[in-house]
Amino acid sequence: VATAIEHELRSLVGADGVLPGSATPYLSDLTEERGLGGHADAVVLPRSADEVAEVVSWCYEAEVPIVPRGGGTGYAGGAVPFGGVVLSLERMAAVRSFQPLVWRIEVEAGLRTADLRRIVRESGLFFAPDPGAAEQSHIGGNIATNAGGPHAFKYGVTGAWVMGLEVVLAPGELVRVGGPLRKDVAGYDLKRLLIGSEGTLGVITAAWLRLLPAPEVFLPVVGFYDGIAAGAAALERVVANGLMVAALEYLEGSALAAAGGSFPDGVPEGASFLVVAEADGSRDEAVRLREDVVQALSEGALAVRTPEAPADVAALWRWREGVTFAVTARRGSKVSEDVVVPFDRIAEGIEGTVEIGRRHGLEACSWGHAGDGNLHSTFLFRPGDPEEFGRCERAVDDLFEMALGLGGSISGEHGVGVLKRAHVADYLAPSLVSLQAQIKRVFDPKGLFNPGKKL
Ligand code: LAC
Ligand code: ZN
Repeated sequence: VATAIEHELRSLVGADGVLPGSATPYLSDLTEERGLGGHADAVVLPRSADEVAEVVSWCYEAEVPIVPRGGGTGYAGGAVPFGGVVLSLERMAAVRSFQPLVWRIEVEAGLRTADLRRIVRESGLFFAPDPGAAEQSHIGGNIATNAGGPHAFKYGVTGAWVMGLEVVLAPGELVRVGGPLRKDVAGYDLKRLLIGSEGTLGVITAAWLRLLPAPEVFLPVVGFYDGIAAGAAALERVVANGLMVAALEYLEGSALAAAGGSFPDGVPEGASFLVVAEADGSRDEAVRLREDVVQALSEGALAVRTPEAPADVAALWRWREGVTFAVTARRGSKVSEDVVVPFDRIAEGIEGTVEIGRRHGLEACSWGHAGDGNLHSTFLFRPGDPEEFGRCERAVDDLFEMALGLGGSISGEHGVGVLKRAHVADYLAPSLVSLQAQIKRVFDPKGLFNPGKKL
């Protein structure tokens, strides 16, 4: 039997566009591994921006919370509902227009990241942002979280590639911010405010995206080291030598131990730190850059490898995408963060993570986007061991304190969601917390867009 809310929503989007609130795939994201799950009154699957506007309008009138949802691959619980209507954009996955000759595409929010990348690649173009879980994540979710990925070092995060947005704002108005424009300084930059707002200011329904001609080749270099000091020194040499690599990644300690077993060609004996630095561009350009990268990574290395065949390069990045799951498997569960520190403090951040783990009697490790100073500092626990989980939570408090002490931030990539809310005030001055709350109220006076998130 349909509930009253389901009944109302059906009249807006049709019976096939409404699911019961108990539809489990819509109640969690990748934070499920640490026990986070929610509940909803209904799930709605609109087919068009106008339907999104109608749903928002109805919810706003009826004072029902709206939880926008992309692919559900977040690590901060941003898409986990705590009551209200889950508004999934999955049926809005159309390419509205594609102009390859001017490197531009307009797509609906529910288009999967990997599909977007495939579509533009067929025309020799490249959508640079590469957040993980590309086969599941949606472009709308990537924009709502301003998602990053390994290649953000050279190319920047998702927001850098968004020229315009179509959004539904309170109380149900469909508007456009920016457009197929490479520049726009008319008025405050509301587009930037919506990017990364985690569904708390409105619902993104479509976006104009900037593309690039695809690099001809991707030539990664992998270096293995016997510890943090040697590994961090190699990272610093890449940057100090002015080598404009596309990605600069690392894995340390237990992260390498956990994922090393599946590393293509295996990990050399004694390695506890791995660096990946990738050269891209035209073949000549990338080959030349790779020579310099090999040199920078060789000093103090146990081994340096240069996979080159496209299948081997793809295997390397596939392996990299699986690191988070390999680390989870090591003890069954993990609390994993995404603190960011200035690049020149990265060795301290990596060492500090291990030290915090030691202090709390936890196995700790990190991996991540070294070039961006973005560390997936992680503490492992056994599922069903609340005492060990509690120590992980205390370790995270210390981790955030350390990151702030190094001049960093509590989140560089995954967002605040529900998990990091309590820590935002440690990071922002009170006047800025208040300014953020005022911005939220201006956009969402009834507090219905993704309540309990971000602020
Ligand atoms: C990664 C994800 C967890 O970089 O952001 O592995
Ligand atoms: Zn990451």
